[in-house]
Amino acid sequence: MTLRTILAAAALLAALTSCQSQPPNADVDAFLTDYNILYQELWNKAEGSRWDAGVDIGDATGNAQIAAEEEFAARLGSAELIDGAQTFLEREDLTYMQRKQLQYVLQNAAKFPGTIPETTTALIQAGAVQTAQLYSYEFSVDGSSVSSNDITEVLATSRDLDERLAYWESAKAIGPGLKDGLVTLRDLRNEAAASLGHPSFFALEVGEYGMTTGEMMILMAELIQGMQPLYEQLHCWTKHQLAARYGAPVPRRIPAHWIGNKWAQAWPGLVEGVDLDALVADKDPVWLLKQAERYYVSMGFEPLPASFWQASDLYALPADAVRKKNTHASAWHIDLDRDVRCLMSVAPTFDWLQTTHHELGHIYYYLAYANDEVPFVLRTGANRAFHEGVGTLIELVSSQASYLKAIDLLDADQDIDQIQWMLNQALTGPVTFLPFGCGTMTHWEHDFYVEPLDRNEMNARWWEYAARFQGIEPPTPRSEEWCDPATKTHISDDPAQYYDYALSSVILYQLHDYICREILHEAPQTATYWEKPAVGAYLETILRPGATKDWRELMREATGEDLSSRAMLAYYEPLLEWLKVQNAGRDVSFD
Ligand code: X8Z
Ligand code: ZN
Repeated sequence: MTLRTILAAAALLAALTSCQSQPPNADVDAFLTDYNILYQELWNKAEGSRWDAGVDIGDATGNAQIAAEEEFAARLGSAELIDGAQTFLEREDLTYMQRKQLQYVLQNAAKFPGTIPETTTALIQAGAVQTAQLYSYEFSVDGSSVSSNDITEVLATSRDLDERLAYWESAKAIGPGLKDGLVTLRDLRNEAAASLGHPSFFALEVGEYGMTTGEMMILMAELIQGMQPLYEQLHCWTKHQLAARYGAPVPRRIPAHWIGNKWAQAWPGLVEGVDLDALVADKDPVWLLKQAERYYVSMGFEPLPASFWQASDLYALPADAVRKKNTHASAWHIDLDRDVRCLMSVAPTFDWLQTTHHELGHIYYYLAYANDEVPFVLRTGANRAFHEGVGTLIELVSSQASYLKAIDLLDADQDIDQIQWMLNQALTGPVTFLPFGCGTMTHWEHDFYVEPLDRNEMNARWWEYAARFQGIEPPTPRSEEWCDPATKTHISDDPAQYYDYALSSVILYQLHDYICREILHEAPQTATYWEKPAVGAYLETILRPGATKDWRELMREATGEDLSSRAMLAYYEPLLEWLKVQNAGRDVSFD
C-alpha cells in the first residue's frame, strides 16, 4: 500500500468517524448543553434566595428573592430561548431526551416569561408578598397568640365543641387578608401562561403530565367515583361516632370543626384504641427525623449528606422568637445536586412522624436523580405525583403495626385489631383525602383559573364543593368576606397542582401492591419495608431516571399496569365490608 493510499484511507476513515460522531441535531444538543449550565446556575440562585426568604421572612430576604427570580425570568424566559426551543421542537427527528428537555425549557419560561417583563415582575413581586404574608400572620384565639401547630393539636384532641370552633375559626381568619393577593396572582399567572399559548395557568400545570385540562378533570371524576362507595360508608360511620362523642344529633353533612384537621382532608383521632400520637409524645423531635432517615437507610439508601443536617431548618421556633419562618413542611433541592434541605417545624406527634417520612422521600428522589445520566432540567420527578408518592408510600408502610413493633413504639406482644388499624389508615389516608384532593381543591382551582371564577363567588364555590365531594359544611354560614380556600397554603404557593397528591396516592398503592406481590410476598395490609434492601433497590430504579423517562412507560415498567385505583380500592376492601355491617340500616348519602 502506498503512502498516498494510506493517507486517502485515513482521510476517508476520519471523515466517516466524524460523520458518525456528529449526532443528528447537534445544534439542539449544543443549545441544551448551554441551557442546562445556565439553568443550574440560576435555579441555584433563585432556590437559595427562596430558601433564605422562607426561613427568615422579612424585607431584606424578600427583596433578594425578587431580584434572583427576576434574573431567572429574564434569562431563562428570554425571547431567544423561547424561539430557539419552539423552532427546534418543529423538527421531527429529535430524540426523546431532546424533545423532553425542549418542552421543559418552554414550561420553565411559561411560568416566568421574560418576554412580558412587566407582568412577570408583578407576578414575582406578588408571589413573594403573598408567601411572606402567609407565614408572618399571627393566629390568635380570644386575643392570645397561637401557633399553627397549636391549632392542629386542639383540632386533633379537644372534645369541647366551643373550643374547637374557636380554633377552627382562628385558622380561617388568615383568609380575607390573602384574597386580593390571590386574585392578582391568578390574573398574572393566567396572563403569563397565555403568552406562551396555554389556555390557562391550570392547563399549563396539567400539561406537565402530557394531559389536557379536560382529561385531568375526567381522571379526577373517575377517582372520586371509584372511592365513593367506601367514602360514603366511612362518612356515615364517622358522623355517627362524632355525634355520639359531642352529644349532638347526627347531621347529614359533618360540620367542619368536628373534624381533627383544618380542612377535613384527614380525619385523625376517631379510632379508640389506636392513639398513635401517644406513641411518640415523649420523643425528641430530632428522634422523629433520625428515625425517618433510619427507615430509608434500612432499605439500603445512603445516610443523608452531612450538609442536610447543617443547612436544614427542622424544628418549631420558640413562641417568643423574633424570626418568622414558613411552617408548612417542604423539601428543597437547592443546587440540583447534593445540596438538599428540609424546612419543617417538627413536633412529637404521629402526623409529624409521617411528614418526616414524606419529606425524606422527596430528598431521596433528589439525590437519586442527581446523576450524570440526567441533565439538570430533567432533575425532577417522572411527574409531580411520583415525587409526592415516594414519601407517602413510606408514610404508609411506616404506620404499619409490624414496623412500630420492630422499633419498639408498640409492645411486641400487643394485640392489633387489623380492621381498626386499617380504619385509622383510611381515615387519615386516601379515603378521606381523595374527595378533598380530587374534589374540593382541584375543582375549585380549576374554576378559579379556567372560568376564571368571579371574586364574589370564591367562598361560595369552595363550600359548594366541600359539601358535594366531602360531605362537609361550615359551622356557620361563610360569606364572601371570608376567603377559606386561601387558608390552604398550596392555593397561593403551589397553585393548580393539588391533584398531584391525589394521584400520588393512587400510584403509591400500585407500587405497594407490586412490591408486596413480587418482592415481599406478603399481604399489602400488613407488609412494611423496614430492613428490606430489595425494596430499596426497586425504588431506586424508579427514582434514578428523574424525568428522563415517560411517566406512563415508567408506571408500566414498574408495576405492569397503567395508572388505576384498583390497588388502592383492593387494599381497603376488607374495611368496606366491615363498615357496611356497622352502618346497616343507616342512610349513607350526604348530598
Ligand atoms: O403539602 C404536603 C407536604 C409537603 S409536599 C407536607 N402535603 C399535602 C398537604 O399538606 O396538604 C402532603 C399531603 C397533602
Ligand atoms: Zn410532598
